[in-house]
Amino acid sequence: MYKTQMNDVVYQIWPRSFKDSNGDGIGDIQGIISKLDYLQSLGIKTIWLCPVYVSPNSDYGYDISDYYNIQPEFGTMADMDQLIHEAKNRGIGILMDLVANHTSSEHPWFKKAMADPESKYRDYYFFQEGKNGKEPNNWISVFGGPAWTKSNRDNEYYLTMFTPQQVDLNWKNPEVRQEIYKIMTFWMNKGIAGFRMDVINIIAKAEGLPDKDPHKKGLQFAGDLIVSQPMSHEYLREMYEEVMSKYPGLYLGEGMIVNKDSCAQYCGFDRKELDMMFHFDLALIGCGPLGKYDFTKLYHWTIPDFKNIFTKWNVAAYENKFWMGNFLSNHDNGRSVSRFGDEKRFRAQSQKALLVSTMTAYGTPFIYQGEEIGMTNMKIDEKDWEDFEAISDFKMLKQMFHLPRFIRLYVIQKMTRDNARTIMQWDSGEHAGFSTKKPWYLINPNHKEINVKDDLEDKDSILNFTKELIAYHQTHSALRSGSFKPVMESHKQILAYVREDENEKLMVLINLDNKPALFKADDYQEMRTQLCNYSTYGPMDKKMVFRPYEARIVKLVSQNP
Ligand code: TEU
Ligand code: CA
Repeated sequence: MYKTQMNDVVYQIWPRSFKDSNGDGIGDIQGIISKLDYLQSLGIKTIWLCPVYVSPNSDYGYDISDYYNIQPEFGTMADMDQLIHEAKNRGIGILMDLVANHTSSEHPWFKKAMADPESKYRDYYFFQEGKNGKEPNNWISVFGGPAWTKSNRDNEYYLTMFTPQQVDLNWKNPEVRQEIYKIMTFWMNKGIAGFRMDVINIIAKAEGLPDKDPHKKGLQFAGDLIVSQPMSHEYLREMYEEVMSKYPGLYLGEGMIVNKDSCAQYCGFDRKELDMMFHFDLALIGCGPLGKYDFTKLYHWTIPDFKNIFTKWNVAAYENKFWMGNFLSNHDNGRSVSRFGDEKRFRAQSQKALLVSTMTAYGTPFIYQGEEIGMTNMKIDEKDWEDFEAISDFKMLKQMFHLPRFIRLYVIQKMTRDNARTIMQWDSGEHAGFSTKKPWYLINPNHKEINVKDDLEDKDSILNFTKELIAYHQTHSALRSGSFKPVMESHKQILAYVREDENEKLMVLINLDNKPALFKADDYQEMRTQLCNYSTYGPMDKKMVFRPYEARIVKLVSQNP
């Protein structure tokens, strides 16, 4: 399956908000099954399913207490088997989320470790004595506050890099690793297509968990002590020997502070580690160095910044022979049109233009649920925040930076993961076609205008353009695996590059601006437009004006044989 599936389009589902089948207001597996025909009609070949395992939901599924069973709110194992089977019948593979850096504090391993100091499960985690009445080291959790949680014994803590209910596993322990391989094998035997591996580049921690910058006061982000430690590669190679080599599939890594060098190591073509990685440099554009809630750059960015990040990553992947998963939205980041486009004046055109960039970049394209209809962020009131990270960082922005409330509100509302978790907009009806009952979470009032049903009926809709784009990607080898070469690099508005293989040479041109842009061809090849995000368009000219967010895929035909 894998070699063909590897560069097909992936559709990401965050199940809780996708489709409810039984009227309890919570999305579920039968809901997904009921939408398989829809997904097939889009032309996607893979679904990445965010976690559906048993979870107390401290971090909505990323805190797993049983890796071998399905979250009851989502259904049963029989439902999951049916999903895998029915998807396969439609030529769609299911990627599951493998959350192996940590388990829930409700996982039986952790409960046994807490109950009995002699238990072998103690060494599955990082338990340590406090230092001078404080945590064992000065690391800050990714979600704010100390990275340690107090245990049930005096002066003892355990490591929790995310929420206090997500306890980091000790990958140094070979038994832990074997348990993870067992979980993977169990699911691969069920016929899934592979895994998206959660924060896989922090599974190895620096020996002894030393303080980060001990001379500095306060909590420190332990980046270089947890990210891409040499042992993380050893573990992945072992995983490759034990599981991935035996179960060909798609193995995708997600991580923190992913950079080009580490990508070449995690997913270089000959490395026998992973197939591809995500990077977050576009998701974090305009953020300060500390990440999404670092407002110090006021989230200001320019089109040249976007072009620069996009181009550098594509060139690096192509030249250094590693493969990327390309996305502009996911369950941890807001809606792409709100973040990178113009959701007010050019929602459809800019969303289409952004989809062109994802779908023509070097690597595998990922679409997040709702992106195919241009769903937008909404301003979510403080009382409606669900995202632990947002709530925790709202407090931190006050305690550490003493920001006035209106600025803190602005920062959180702009960046909260809740933006991505509002209900999927299926139709304009009372519950957006998601459920027969009031859903567990907010529905954006704009579902009256932005929804799947209306888009299906409008031939110029974002949805129909997405289908066209996916079909085009599916049948054009230059986009699937051709070379990547940036052109017009200093243009202030238009992102442009050439994808080429032995069959064809395609130039992609995307005006990322909400103003017209002047295009001038720098050589004299014939240019034939293959696809454009405006329904009416003239032929390509050597000198012409691109309308706001106009995007074209153009075939270059050589005139001198
Ligand atoms: O996120 C990993 C991660 O690196 C986070 O810092 C992410 O970038 C951040 O949430 C941005 O807001 C993964 C999952 O995708 C996320 O949903 C989980 O909460 C997290 O791991 C812990 O499992
Ligand atoms: Ca349900």
